[in-house]
Amino acid sequence: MKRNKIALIGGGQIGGNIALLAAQKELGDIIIFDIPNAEGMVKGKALDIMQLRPHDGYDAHISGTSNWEDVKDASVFIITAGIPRKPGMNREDLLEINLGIMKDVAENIKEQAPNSFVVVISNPLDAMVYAFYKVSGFPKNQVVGMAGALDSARFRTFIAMETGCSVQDVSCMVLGGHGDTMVPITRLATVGGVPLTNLVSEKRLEEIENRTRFAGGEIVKLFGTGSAYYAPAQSAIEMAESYLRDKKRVIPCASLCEGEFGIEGYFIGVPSVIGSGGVERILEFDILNEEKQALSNTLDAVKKTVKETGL
Ligand code: A3D
Repeated sequence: MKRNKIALIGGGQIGGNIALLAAQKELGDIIIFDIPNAEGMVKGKALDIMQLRPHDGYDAHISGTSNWEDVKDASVFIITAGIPRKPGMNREDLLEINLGIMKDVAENIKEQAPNSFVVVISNPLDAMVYAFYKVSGFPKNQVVGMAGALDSARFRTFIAMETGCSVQDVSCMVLGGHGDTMVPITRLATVGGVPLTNLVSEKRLEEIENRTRFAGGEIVKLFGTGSAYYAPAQSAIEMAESYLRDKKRVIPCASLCEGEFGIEGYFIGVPSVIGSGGVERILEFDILNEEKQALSNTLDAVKKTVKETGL
């Protein structure tokens, strides 16, 4: 059986970590693509990861390139190409530069691997995944944005820290856009099946929700040079693995809504089933009036950024 070919478009902080994690999970052979100026850097990262394999015996092959033909017929693409935030910037400040990059990347992926499954990570996420979809003309099930997986992992982390219980037993989701208007659905969060609302005071829950909303900015401030990369990388791996191994995991992702939750024609964070068919389904559920209002606010923010793409 042929190994999967996984192409990482952008081999910076997140791309490099995805390469490492994908190799350790033996998801397939990995090609890290970057611009010609960064070709040495991605070739170096690839060689470095190749040389850690003997310790644990992973057989995945990792290479670096700046030649689009090398990613021909890859089954999965994970796009981090672009620039990250610096302190004081919001995600929308990246739009102009990253949009130009995304258009170029979409044209090239369309040419090299029209049947691939594409996970977009570049920010501003909700606009970048929309831009990829529009420019590539890919079917909606083949395109998804990584954000909810990370935002939910952050929410889970803070809940585990608060309750002193294993993060493994915390279940929760964050929906909506990947920005300050994201919507943690706290009433459905559980710890080992016990409703979180029975364990933590309303005031603390509000503080945890807020920390989740600004968790990306908290790390940008601490780093001083760029944005988070370990947890974003693992979140993307979870999505790629579910596709490649047809696991049908339910992951909050930026999927194209066509009527779900009353949203029409936008990519936004919703519970999505990812399997060998890509985004196979969106799991819709009854939401409360205040959640509807919060989703409507986050949709307005997404619409505003999408409008700025001019697509
Ligand atoms: P960084 O380490 O700067 O890596 C970006 C890489 O993209 C660099 O190596 C660039 O050389 C490369 N690049 C630039 N232009 C192109 C191009 N045309 N083709 C291929 N590669 C190119 O950034 P990072 O890895 O820290 O972050 C990457 C992106 O992810 C940024 O836009 C971040 O804002 C975003 N991000 C998103 C999340 C989400 O949850 C959605 C989380 C964290 C970061």
